Amino acid sequence: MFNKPSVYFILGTANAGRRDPLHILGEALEGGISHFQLREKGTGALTGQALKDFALQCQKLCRARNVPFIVNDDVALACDINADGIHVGQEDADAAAVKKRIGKNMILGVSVHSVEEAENAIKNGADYLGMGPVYGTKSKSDAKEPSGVTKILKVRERFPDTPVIGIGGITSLNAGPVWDAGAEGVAVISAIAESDNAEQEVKHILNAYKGGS
Ligand code: TZP
Ligand code: MG
Repeated sequence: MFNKPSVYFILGTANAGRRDPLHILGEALEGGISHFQLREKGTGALTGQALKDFALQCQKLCRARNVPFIVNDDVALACDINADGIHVGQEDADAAAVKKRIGKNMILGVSVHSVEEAENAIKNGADYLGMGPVYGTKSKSDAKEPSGVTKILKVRERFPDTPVIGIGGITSLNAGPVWDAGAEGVAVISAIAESDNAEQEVKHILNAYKGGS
């Protein structure tokens, strides 16, 4: 489900600035992202039918590239449009309940910040773990303190079979250590969304992987 090095792109309309979010997604897909997550949050966030229409457009672009389309938080939307996956945080819907609802055919991602949270998430059926913030981020107002790769190393050691995706402030300049710590992938919002050329940016991030563990 995750082949190292994965670049997992996350975007909502609020992250796109003045650019067309679908154009950014198109470029990022061209650049070689492995996964896409629609994370529609903040002031002016789309809701209802507008959100569904936007989600369907993102899904169509992802399908054309065979890239899994994952919805953040919104289990009802994910099920309604038959997304490939759903991602939930610790404060969102209970992971076990989500797993029960989506069954085996949809990917379940859970954000965790400790070995204990990772253990629970795996018990509840998480297919991968999101871990961060690794570095400082401006894209999540209630983000916890960055912990570098320390927690990724611990979770990786304890649960070697569950893919880990690092998140938070990751760019082409600092993605290397995240993969080196054992993460299969890096999840990125601003470095890709705010780049003038998302395709090139994704390629730069992928180039930061030097192989090895
Ligand atoms: N969770 C932890 S950090 C973060 C999320 C959703 C935001 C990551 O965005 P950026 O712009 O890549 O730092
Ligand atoms: Mg959430």
